[in-house]
Amino acid sequence: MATTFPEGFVWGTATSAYQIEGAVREGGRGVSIWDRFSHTPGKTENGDTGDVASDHYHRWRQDVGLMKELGLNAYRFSIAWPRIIPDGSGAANQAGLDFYDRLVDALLAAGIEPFPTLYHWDLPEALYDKGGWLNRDAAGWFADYAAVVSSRLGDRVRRWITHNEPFVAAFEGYALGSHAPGLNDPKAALQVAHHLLLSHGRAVPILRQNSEAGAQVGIALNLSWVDPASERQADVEAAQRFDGLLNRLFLDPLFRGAYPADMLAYAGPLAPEVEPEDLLQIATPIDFLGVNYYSRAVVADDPQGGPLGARQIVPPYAELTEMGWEVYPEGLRQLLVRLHQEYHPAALYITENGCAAADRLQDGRVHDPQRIAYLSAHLAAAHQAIAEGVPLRGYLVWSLLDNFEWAYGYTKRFGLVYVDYATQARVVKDSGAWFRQVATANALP
Ligand code: GCO
Repeated sequence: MATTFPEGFVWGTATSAYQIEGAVREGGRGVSIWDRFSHTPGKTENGDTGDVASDHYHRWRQDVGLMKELGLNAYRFSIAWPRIIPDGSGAANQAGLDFYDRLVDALLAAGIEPFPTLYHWDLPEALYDKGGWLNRDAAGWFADYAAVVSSRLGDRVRRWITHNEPFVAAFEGYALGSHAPGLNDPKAALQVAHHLLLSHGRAVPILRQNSEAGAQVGIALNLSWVDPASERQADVEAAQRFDGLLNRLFLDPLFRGAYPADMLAYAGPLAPEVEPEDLLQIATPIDFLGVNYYSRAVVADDPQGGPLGARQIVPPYAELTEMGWEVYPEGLRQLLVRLHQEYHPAALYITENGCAAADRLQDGRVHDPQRIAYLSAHLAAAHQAIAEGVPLRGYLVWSLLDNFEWAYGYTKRFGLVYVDYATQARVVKDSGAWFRQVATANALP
């Protein structure tokens, strides 16, 4: 019996500018912190950079054609701030705006709803040199950037996403150092998280004001279902701290207008400096929550486990993807139900879900049964969540194309479409053909 999704359910894919566009010196684009980071020896696998990536800047028409061929009706992409305002603030770059203007028109002509993300980690270098997200002025810089973009695209874009994964931008960028700008300063990371959220709150009314009535604004968070490694009190408390940092540090301000008390207490002197009006601004109502889900987190107490005193463990016998992440679709259902019951978002989209697999091009085909099984299981979990009352409105696979996987460079492939980086040829994988069936039938086979 087919598992049918609600009428009008959105089916699409997700990408980001630095991971697919390339053409980093073309069209007036300025330099971003990821240009500097990826060109810093030792920061990425094989010294890979986004200089060329999947060459989407030149092949975007072909890529829109692929989306149409796959029967998709939505596409989440990110807009590169350095293309729009090369110095981060000040004069806008018309050539940069023109690129996204043409892309949006081509998507709409193909019956594909654009879901642009304003910030997917590629902060203009010039702003980083002024303190970047550590500088409270960044909220204003971001608001100005949002105004420039929405003034140009607001007549056609009906779904806006302000930020992608502020947790990763803040903690991988400023505490773990595994992402740009590569710092190791937990206090800075918490302050950056606050400024990212504040900039979101500043941008929401601007995006609404510059868009047609009915346009919707949201944010995409990387969220996980968190389980303790055992019933031991120390593990249960470690899991609560991990849940507090990964999930509640963002969900509580956005939906409750306050930081979680346990996390503020735990952070102590590392807690961010907050102005009185900030939390009110951050909690500006949004129309949807984007959920980027890949796996659950199983957490154990570990006094040597960094500032949280916790470490993630991989359960024995777990099925893993090429990223070493546990395949755990039940966590998606549990997470969606929790979000619905505890935070009551008006609507939810799965703005990223997918897996890296050991894809091989053989006789012009890529057979990726593990990815099909992963997607099918997570869609079944999403369908179960809908049956339990969750207002889930769509599902976007990460990713349309194989692309630059940040510090992993080009060693991890997430695409429904294989990219031969030597020739930039695109080959639809078996999972892409499978997903076309699902999207066109609005049902799991
Ligand atoms: C993220 C980012 C993507 C990643 C994807 C796979 O969620 O980390 O949005 O840029 O490439 O998640 O790790």
